[in-house]
Amino acid sequence: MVEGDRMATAAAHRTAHADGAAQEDTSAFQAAFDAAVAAEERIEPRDWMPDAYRATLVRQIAQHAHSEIIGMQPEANWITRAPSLRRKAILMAKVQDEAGHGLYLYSAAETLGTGRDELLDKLHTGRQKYSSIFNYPTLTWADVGAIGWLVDGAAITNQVPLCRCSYGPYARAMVRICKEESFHQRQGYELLLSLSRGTAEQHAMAQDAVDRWWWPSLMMFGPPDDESAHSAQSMAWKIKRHSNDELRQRFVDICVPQAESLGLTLPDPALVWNEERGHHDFGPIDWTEFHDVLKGNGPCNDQRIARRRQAHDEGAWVREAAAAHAAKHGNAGTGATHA
Ligand code: FAQ
Repeated sequence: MVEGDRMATAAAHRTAHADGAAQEDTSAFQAAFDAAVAAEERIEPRDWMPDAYRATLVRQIAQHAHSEIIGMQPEANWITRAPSLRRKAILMAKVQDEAGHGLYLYSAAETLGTGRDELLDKLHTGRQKYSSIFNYPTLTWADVGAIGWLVDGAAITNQVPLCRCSYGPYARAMVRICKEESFHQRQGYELLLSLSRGTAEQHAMAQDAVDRWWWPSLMMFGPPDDESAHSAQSMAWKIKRHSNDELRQRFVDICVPQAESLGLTLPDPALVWNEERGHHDFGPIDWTEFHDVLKGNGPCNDQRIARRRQAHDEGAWVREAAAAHAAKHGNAGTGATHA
């Protein structure tokens, strides 16, 4: 919405509550909201929005933010064992980027009136989800390459359309995140290429990592469309622009030629080009495994949450110090004014 309209709408909303005519005015706001979404305008924090739109955004953005910070763990597992200084520096920068993505996203959620403490508490107590993918272990160095190529690759495929999300702060955060994710994807690809072209043992390590990460990467896109609870409404609101299955198919089509260039195979005997559809057909996904991981029974769920809680507890002194500094700063400012 343009600035003038937004302010007028906010003022009208306040009036509506004051004079008790909230019911009629809410429908006027709804109409303005619907028109803004239909016209591809961005909804901004101070604009009126339906409660369910706000709740859906908080749910998705929080899950996304949690995924970024939990997603630091599998790769951080290899920082001390990176095979060269160059690889170590690259990996440290990547893991740090993921922390930054978490911060952009928690900030976007805060614009919807939900504090970071509340969201972190929900993560730590299992009341909000994070991506299934981060409950798998990183067993070898090649897993760092497979995560970059496949996990960041899947994340980009999913997130580029989110740059056009109807909610402004989320869309803008995604622009920067996607730029950084594309570096991540390329570093993973380059790492795997080096291994694939290395010794027979290194090639086998790369292939094993791809074999283990391929199917969980396809699950990142969420349940099939006919089981996706939120897709239809989220697409009507232009939060999501494509369905889970559409994006999954796009990802498969992108990966097949890349795997060929890498000299690696994707672990799916049913993977074949379908001339009629203009897409690759692929084998069935094990949705039982997906639901098990979501229920907390993946290989690393307990470990990931325990480590996150520990990091949060160990960071308490930093938060306290920052709050004390801010309070002192505020007090000093007040004192100066009084003086
Ligand atoms: N894992 O109705 P839908 C990254 C849940 S970031 C866990 O289809 P929706 C960067 C879903 O929440 C990766 N839960 O839901 C990185 C819902 O549960 P609820 C994260 C999942 O929202 C790289 C239920 O299933 N990316 O990787 C998953 O319309 C490397 C029904 O599903 C984002 O979050 C799953 N895979 O569509 C970091 C992107 N899939 O809430 C470190 C933004 C679904 O009712 C290292 N999010 N669920 O309890 C989205 O695009 C959407 O939220 C979807 C799910 C597509 C994930």
